[in-house]
Amino acid sequence: MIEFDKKDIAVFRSLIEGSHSIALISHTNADGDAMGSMLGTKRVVEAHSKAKITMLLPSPRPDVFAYLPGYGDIVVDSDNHEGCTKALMEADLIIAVDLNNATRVDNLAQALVESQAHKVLIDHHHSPDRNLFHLLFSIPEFSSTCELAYWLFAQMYGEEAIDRETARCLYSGICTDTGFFAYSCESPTVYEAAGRLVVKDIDPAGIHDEISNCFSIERMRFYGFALSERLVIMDDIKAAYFHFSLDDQKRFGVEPQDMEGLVNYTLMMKEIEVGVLMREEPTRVKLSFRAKGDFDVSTFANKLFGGGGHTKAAGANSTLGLEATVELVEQKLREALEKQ
Ligand SMILES: [Mn+2]
Repeated sequence: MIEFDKKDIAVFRSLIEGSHSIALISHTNADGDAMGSMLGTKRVVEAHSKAKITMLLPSPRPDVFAYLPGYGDIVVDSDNHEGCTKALMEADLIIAVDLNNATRVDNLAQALVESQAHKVLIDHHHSPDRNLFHLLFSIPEFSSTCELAYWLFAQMYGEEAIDRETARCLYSGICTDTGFFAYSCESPTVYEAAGRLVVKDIDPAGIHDEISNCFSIERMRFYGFALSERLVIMDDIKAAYFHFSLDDQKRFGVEPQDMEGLVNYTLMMKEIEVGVLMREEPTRVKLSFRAKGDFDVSTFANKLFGGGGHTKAAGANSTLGLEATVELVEQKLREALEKQ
């Protein structure tokens, strides 16, 4: 059993119970952990508060998680910037999940910073912004924000406060952040949390199907193209990377979310220990980094483009354009990995 500070728990409870307007927010390009922790937190909070609750995301919801309860209620900044800003500015409590600083909410950063609300963080990333948040439940040792949220709410309101639908949300985020218990799951607490969620009749196999067996035909064809035409393997330094131009994406009609998980294919090769995916956007290049073994991609991404994340999975943005980004990444990988 995980124990959070009792004083922190009491403060959080009184904030939830005493607030009139609560905004929940998570990071841009939401993944399963962001979706699951926001939707699950919303269900627990609304059962213990009379407040008006708004869920906000900076960028469109990934439709693979449409099976989760409350998915349709999330307000997206790119559709309704005014509404999202207003919700943050008028909130007396903001609960941020699965992010560690304001840059992770893109165009909502200013409102998140300027809002006079109490700001609570539930998260498992390193280096949370302690000036931004007043109360932090931030523990990087946890597999996922969803696991942390499970232990937090179980302590705050008891096991029974997590109903079947909330359990489906939290279990989904644990599964996506651990690749269905393949990584970031060294601690036995993740299995214990999962076990306690599974007994709530959540249909784990059904959740696996929703998340994993959901490719469109176009997406599968694109993966074929990606592996044969856009994968560069630098086996002498145990690295590999994908690179996609806007034209590549247009040609197959794929969206950013269709590339979710593709970077992991680099690590499926036995001899590869570091993988990168570079995807061109109209004004920047998005990078995803993955590693197995000892290499810390979070530090690497941070040094290179001011990115961040976890030691085995990190992200960054480049404004150099695709070609120059690819060149620089290749050079820096060589410098970092040849030393090893
Ligand atoms: Mn996470």
